[in-house]
Amino acid sequence: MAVGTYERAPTLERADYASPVASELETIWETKPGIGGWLSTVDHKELGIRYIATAFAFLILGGIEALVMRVQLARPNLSLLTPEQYNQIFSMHGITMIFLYAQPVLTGFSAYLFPLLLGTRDLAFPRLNAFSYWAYLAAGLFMYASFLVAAAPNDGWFNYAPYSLKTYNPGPNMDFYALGMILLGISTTAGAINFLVTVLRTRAPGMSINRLPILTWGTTTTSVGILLSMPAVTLACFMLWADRQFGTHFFDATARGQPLLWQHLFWIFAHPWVYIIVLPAMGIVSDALPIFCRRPLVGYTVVVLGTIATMVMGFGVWLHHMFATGIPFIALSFFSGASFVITIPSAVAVFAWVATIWTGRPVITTAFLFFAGFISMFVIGGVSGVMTASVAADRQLTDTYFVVAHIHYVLIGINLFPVIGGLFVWFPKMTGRMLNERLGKWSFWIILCGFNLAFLPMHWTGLAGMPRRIYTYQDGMGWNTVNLVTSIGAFFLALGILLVLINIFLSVRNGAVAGPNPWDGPTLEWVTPSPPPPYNFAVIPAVASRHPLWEDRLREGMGHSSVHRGLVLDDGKEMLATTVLDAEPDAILKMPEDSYSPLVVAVVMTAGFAGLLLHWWVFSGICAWLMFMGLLVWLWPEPKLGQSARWDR
Ligand code: HEM
Ligand SMILES: [Cu+2]
Repeated sequence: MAVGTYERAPTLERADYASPVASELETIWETKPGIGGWLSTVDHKELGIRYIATAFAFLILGGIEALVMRVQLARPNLSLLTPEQYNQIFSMHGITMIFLYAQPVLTGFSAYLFPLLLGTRDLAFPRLNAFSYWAYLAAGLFMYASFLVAAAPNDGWFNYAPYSLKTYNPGPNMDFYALGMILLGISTTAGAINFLVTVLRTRAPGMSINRLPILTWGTTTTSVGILLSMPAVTLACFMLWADRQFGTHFFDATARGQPLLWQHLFWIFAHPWVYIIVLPAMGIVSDALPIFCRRPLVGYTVVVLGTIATMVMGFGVWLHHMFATGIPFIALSFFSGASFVITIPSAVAVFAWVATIWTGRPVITTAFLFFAGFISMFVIGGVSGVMTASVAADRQLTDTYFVVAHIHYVLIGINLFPVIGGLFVWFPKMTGRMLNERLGKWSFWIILCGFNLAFLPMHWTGLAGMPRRIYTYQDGMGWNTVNLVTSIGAFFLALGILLVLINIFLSVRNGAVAGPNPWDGPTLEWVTPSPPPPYNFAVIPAVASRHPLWEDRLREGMGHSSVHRGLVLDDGKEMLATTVLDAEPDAILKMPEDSYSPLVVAVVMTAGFAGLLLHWWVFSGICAWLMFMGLLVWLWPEPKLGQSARWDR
């Protein structure tokens, strides 16, 4: 649809960030200063940064738990922790890292970057975004509150039945897990819907789907994955809670329930989840690595198709977590085969990154180092993964430290490395200041060495037969030296991460001033000042290629994007809706103002869950009613929404 067929056609103008239009937009979009603004803001940049900061806070908590474990395991027969305390700590470490750090940190990057990458002014549902954030924070605090009553979840991050049932686990530990996971799932689901609609409907004109940055492909793909996988774990947690509170017998073998049913429901969710927490991170690399190789990514199309293929196949391999459970042979063969096949698209992506470096002119920045480190660690983690895809090998390796080594190569290698690299790339955009490169390179080498020192020997610990999840071990098993080395490496790794945090604190105030495009990046976020103004773009850019800012040198399809001349949408808080495939202008969206309702709804919802935990049924009922009221206020039609368009232009 051409612009002219709007009911109200916005004007096409040239405007920069010093123009009168810009200052008008500033007053329309800015958040009130002070605590009120802080609690009610719906600005995706503010919320994205908050998401990342909160995820890093959880990374620190999970890291402290890890170090406590490593002190306990440094020598045989230590008794810093009781067995029960160890169980709670390793469980909360896994839960924290997987659910409260690894996925939310990527949500943070996406919440911050989506509108900037897509050339728009906010996510499609800004209030839902605020709600997702508050619900995530609340779910994290909910689960951590379990430590206050010394009853944290103690059955590992995957929480197998029957140990999770009331008979064996009478305290509230498992209820914290089950209810906390449902709460967190609500936040994640809301986030996924938001990203999907944003990417489908609010891209800059001309950004057809073959021009999307790969990070947006990663998050879009995983958002679909979240919508399809989350119900399984929510259901499983609800059934577990019902078994524990109301005497149902879903997982209770003594009453003809099926403990294995938990494993199926959990892994149908959790194997896709491991792709959910890596595909957007791989997207970060696919988008940012080429900046430092001074050339476009090699094989855009295969990398995108690989991302989607991985997610699809990710739903067909869950049984490889259950090879040792006595499942029929035919199923074992199928899932083993599928687990081998799923490595192919990832391997293709690895070749694409290597080719990009190979044929580019790499600039060795800290970010580049983290991305290169990511590729190498990914290969190691991938190889140990393929090994466990073989049923025979897995029977030997399952539940040993070999698996612990594998998950850390995958999770630290594919999540933490790209995240820190991405932080170095976009911190200047977020704050207007550069991170210190010298300190950054030091932190990279310390993290790389510490990480390998900690986790490479764990493969041997596992081959030597040390089971995972044991709070101590006897002398003379041949495990002493490797464990000591691992513990020392863990502290080096922690030191490296600490240096990154110090870098952040120092650079926020004193870093070199970044300017709009410090790395000479090709995508739309680099058009805006750093940090971007509340409205992101003075005019909505029109995109004609994958690399709008590199067109002069690439002559990509002879495209001519227009970033300083575009549609002016300044009649209130407005965004442009575009069509799904070709991103042609379609409608003008009236965006909501800041609001306390998302916060209020998240808080009463969490209070309601706390009521369920404590069996305060009436209280929970009241909270549900308050939540409904909060939703009414949230959704109450504002006169400004949809009704104030001026038709006279
Ligand atoms: C300083 C860095 C880290 C150290 C020293 C560390 C150490 C450990 C150790 C020793 C265990 C095994 C506990 C046991 O089986 O007895 C473990 C388990 C685990 N770690 Fe880490 N870890 C670190 C970072 C991470 C990160 C960044 C992630 C994910 C993003 C992660 C995810 C996990 C998971 C999922 C488990 C399994 C928990 C379970 O068995 O239920 N770890 N970690
Ligand atoms: Cu898996």
